[in-house]
Amino acid sequence: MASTPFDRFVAPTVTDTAKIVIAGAFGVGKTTFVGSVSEVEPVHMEETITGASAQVDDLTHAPEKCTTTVGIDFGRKHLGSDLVLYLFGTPGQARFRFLWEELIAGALGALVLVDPRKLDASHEVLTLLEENLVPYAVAVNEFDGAPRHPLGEIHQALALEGHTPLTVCDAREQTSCKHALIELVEYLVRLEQRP
Ligand SMILES: Nc1nc2c(ncn2[C@@H]2O[C@H](COP(=O)(O)OP(=O)(O)OP(=O)(O)O)[C@@H](O)[C@H]2O)c(=O)[nH]1
Ligand SMILES: [Mg+2]
Repeated sequence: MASTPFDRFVAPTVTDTAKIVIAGAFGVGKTTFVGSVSEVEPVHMEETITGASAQVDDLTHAPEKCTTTVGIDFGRKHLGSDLVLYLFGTPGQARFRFLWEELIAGALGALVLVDPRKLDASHEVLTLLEENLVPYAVAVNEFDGAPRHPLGEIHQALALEGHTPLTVCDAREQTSCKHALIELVEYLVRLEQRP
């Protein structure tokens, strides 16, 4: 396979690579997640939020948020010595749905971040992944001050399949993000091994 610029500094022991999408509704912490967990300088495509979005984007829970993703987030993460994940964060605004569709093409799986204060906002992304047969795990991004619902209740509220993993994370914290990625990868391996 021809090498790409992204292959530089990948451990020589790596035998598997996977495209993983970090998906979720507007403002759930996707860009923060990719920036926290990536071992290379992440690529972010952010633009300042203007007054024009005031009627569209719910900033109630993130009054300090002043930018939004208008392209992709890109990062890379080794898991163990033999696997490297290429992480593609999606934009959250629904007007970028065409990009969600582009970004999930060829993905091995997706990690869907959700904000426990606005679970309903996640259904569009979950439905898109299901329609496109992209397996996913879900991680509740535990924002400061957000309610801590039992995971069973969130699983039910999101109408997840019984086998769909649901975990919690803090998108600002590298180890926490890594654990969420491990949950997803272990799930993908289980799916692969299914008879
Ligand atoms: N307290 C807390 N704040 C967070 C966390 N994750 C993200 N934030 C903040 O929440 C806001 C939204 O984070 P982003 O990473 O831009 O969210 P996003 O999902 O990429 O947003 P869009 O690309 O606009 O959809 C930012 O102000 C972050 O600083 C978290 O785990 N805890
Ligand atoms: Mg973003």
